[in-house]
Amino acid sequence: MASLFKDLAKISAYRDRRFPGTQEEFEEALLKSTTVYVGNMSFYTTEEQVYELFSRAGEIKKIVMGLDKNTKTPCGFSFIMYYSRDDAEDTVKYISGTILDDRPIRVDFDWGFQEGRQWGRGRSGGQVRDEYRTDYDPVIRRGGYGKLVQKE
Ligand code: GTA
Repeated sequence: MASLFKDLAKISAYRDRRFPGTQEEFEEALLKSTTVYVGNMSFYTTEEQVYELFSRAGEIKKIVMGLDKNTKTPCGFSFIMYYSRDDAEDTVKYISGTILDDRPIRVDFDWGFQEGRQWGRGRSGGQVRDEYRTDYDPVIRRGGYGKLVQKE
């Protein structure tokens, strides 16, 4: 068990609080999954651009763009489903940290996509992490809601 935890620590630091299972099942899913999560994306990046970059690692089964649950527009994340585990691993190794639309994207292993996970979970409809950003970026018109959320 100890080695699994060690591997997992390298695999992902993220824990999905809405995963419908035990910690052990979550870890098992992460180690087998062919799905990756992509974060820190521009709101203006299109599915075509995502396809163009991520198909370099292997054949893609499906792309799901993360959407603001109120506006239904992209809010900075997506899920990529590959056919093969090796391709998902290559994506985490080689595509994470590369620049897409002027932003260094972060690729993380994911336990698997389920209907509903495409929506931002923040109270304002977007991603939770954007609500805690205190730095407003005028170019991408994002962040800076942190103070508002913290005041509530
Ligand atoms: N595989 O890293 C990830 C990941 N993230 C960040 C989100 N998702 C991820 N999946 C993987 N790896 O389906 C998935 C979620 C969901 C969708 C949208 O993307 O499973 P969300 O970002 O809107 O909401 O998710 P989520 O994940 O429920 O929010 P959470 O876990 O509270 O926080 C996300 C990030 O916000 C944290 O990593 C942290 O950096 C930041 N954050 C949260 N709370 C605070 C706080 N109090 N202060 C500062 N930062 C905070």
